[in-house]
Amino acid sequence: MVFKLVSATPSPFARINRIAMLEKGIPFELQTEIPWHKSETVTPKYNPLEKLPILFDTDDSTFEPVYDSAHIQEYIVQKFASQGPKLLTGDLDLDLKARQIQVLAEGVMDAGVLEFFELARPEGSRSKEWAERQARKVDGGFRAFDQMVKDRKGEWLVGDGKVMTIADIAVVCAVGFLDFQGARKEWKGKYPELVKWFEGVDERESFRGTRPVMFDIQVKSVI
Ligand SMILES: N[C@@H](CCC(=O)N[C@@H](CS)C(=O)NCC(=O)O)C(=O)O
Repeated sequence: MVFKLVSATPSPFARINRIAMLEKGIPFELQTEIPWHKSETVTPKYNPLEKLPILFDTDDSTFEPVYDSAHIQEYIVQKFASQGPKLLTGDLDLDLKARQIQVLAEGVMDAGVLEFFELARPEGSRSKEWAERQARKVDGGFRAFDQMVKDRKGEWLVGDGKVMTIADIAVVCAVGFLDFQGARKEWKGKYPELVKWFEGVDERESFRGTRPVMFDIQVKSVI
């Protein structure tokens, strides 16, 4: 197997998969793209939803591309269950909880992206109501993450807090992305415990090497 992950440098979605593969020691190549542009991306060719990340096995011509970051995460966790950390607990209820937290974190990423593009529209075609709706989702997610951090029993979010799961990865990627977007500078003052936990995990090697990096997006081609 020779994996290739179609990714974008700021993408929090691709980042969760990159971290999981790094943690598990699965070698992969990154194909960095700008999915919003018409040229410069293979994304629409392999995902009808025209979104990255997309995972390929370049060694196997019969391999069907795997897309959507949560599904890629499941693919990695299940197919490589015996390699490296499991990134789940092995307890059904706790693992369902980890997946629920991942869903919440991805919802926050989606809302953050939608809010960003809405606010990038020219004055007059911008919907304040729509942007506020997305902002509420992001803020609700942050409140929930903060509570999770306060309620946790150990280092990590799920169960006894002794093992890192896909939930920890997803929450750090969501918080890191919104922080990177810079639209919520007040979050650090508002949620000191979340900040402390986030900054601690974000120093881990697999997280440090995958932090978001801006690309030169032509916003006009999107909105
Ligand atoms: N639910 C998808 C969301 C992925 C997503 O929104 N990716 C962005 C890049 S960060 C994208 O490719 N957007 C292009 C588009 O929406 O057309 C996932 O988790 O993979």
